[in-house]
Amino acid sequence: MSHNLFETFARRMHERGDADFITTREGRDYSYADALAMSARLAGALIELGVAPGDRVAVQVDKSPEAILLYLATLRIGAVYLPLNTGYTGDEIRYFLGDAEPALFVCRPAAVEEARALAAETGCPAVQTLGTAADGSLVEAAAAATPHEAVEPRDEDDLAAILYTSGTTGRSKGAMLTHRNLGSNAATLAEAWHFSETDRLIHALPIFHTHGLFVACNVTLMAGASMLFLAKFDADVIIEAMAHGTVLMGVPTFYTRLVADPRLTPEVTARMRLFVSGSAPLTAETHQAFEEKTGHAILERYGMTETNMNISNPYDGTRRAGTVGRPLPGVEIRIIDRETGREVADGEIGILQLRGPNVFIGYWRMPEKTREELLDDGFFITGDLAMIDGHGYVQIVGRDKDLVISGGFNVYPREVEEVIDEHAGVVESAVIGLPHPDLGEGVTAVVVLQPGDRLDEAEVLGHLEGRLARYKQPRRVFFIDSLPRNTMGKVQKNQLRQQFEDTYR
Ligand code: MLC
Ligand code: AMP
Repeated sequence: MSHNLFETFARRMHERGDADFITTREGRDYSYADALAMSARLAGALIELGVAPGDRVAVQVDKSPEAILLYLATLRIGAVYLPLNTGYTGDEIRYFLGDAEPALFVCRPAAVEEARALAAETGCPAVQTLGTAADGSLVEAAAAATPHEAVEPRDEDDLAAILYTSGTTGRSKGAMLTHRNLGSNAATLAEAWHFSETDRLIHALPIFHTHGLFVACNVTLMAGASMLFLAKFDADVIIEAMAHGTVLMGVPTFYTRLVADPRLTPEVTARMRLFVSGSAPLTAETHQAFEEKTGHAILERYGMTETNMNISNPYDGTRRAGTVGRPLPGVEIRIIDRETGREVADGEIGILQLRGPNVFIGYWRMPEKTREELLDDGFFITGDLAMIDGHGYVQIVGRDKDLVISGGFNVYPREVEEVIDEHAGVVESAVIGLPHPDLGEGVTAVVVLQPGDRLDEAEVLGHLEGRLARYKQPRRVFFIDSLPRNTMGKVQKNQLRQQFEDTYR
């Protein structure tokens, strides 16, 4: 029996027929029947371009309904979808293409020259373009292709997608997600959050990460619901869209911006049934302020690229501010003391580990990294610090890993520090996250210069331009004489965070 996730989706898509799947404000709408037909055409085009089952299809395109149909077409032919952040620079893309060795790289029309050069350098055999107006060479190829209606049989453990996540030590790691990982999580979430055919999701997240791609789109497909696709978060548009939507999924920045908007009222949100937050901590203040202004308690959940969604506040029952709720059905958690390696008692803090059908099968071509984080008994070490409170709800209290989360995007300090340190005149640097009213954490660099050197903030930032995606670039750069270190020689980032804590306040 085949376990291709696309078969599950296709059954639902056939049933839903002419019902809306994705609509846009520009009126470029796809019914489920349209989406099935277009995914077959795109599948035909992929096959004609030489993409075979198991091959990777790397995609760096702006958000459009067609990008989701490309994801579906990739699943349909048994290939592996590999979405890339639109903010990544050429240097960053070169690494992903070299590491993943995709059979096809789909890029934005305006980036095709650079994409061709990168593909040639890394041995990627084909490049196609996809724009936001149903344009690009891939759309033309699909129009000319013989539709491929068949669905390639897949095992549960075959790869459906690879999503790169930055690493604490240098290189980004490709999290390998299987048909079972994605399918089980989508089914669990659709049920836990009471998704149905009548739902209309306001989709304002990017579609190259777990949240906007799998949580949002897979759950919609499972339920046969519909999505209003918005290019990005824009409070004006979201507030208008709430009159026609039922669910919003967002990172905490969505909610802090909405709470600050005087137009947010119970009337404006009256038709909405659910607001979900995740990818970064939602403060209890924002949770409470949102409830005061709308009567809706935001449902906060916790997930990761490697694991999909793990823990969620309840749909029915109390959604507790400052907590992420209880493990989803099928997910087991344990909280481990770093020193003893034993489980801690409730109320004590430790490192969160978890296991379930949602947990990935390892990092692409990195068996050692996989062994370090994915234990023999199937538990994955999240690197997040957690505790179980008196109500049995999980609180994420911090991170054991050196990670900054800016507006829901992960930034690994080491990667930024390495690029800063390349600049002549820099002795060393430390990158930290500081409380930021809009982004949750603001990426901040603290730099030590060679004695007598006179580098300024603008020069450091200029050096990063084009080398690192914009969201990884520090908002501020400070200079100090030396970095504080402990007796082991480790940089004391806590001290730096204290010293500069009011930077963005
Ligand atoms: C944009 N910029 C950011 C940024 N987003 N800088 C730092 N951090 C970010 N997150 C830059 C822009 O390039 C621009 O740069 C400047 O900041 C101002 O942009 P803006 O107009 O204020 O940004 P906006 O487009 O409104 O985006 C902010 C945002 C967006 C928070 C709405 O970043 C967003 O949608 N984030 C969602 C991330 C996400 O989907 N995470 C899920 C990961 S999955 P300049 O200077 O060039 O103008 C995961 C697992 C799980 O974590 O559990 O879900
Ligand atoms: P990513 O690697 O981009 O998938 O990000 C996963 C990380 O985001 C987790 O390890 C957490 O640190 C963080 N995260 C996700 N959801 C939440 C949440 N609700 N509260 C706190 N942190 C979260």
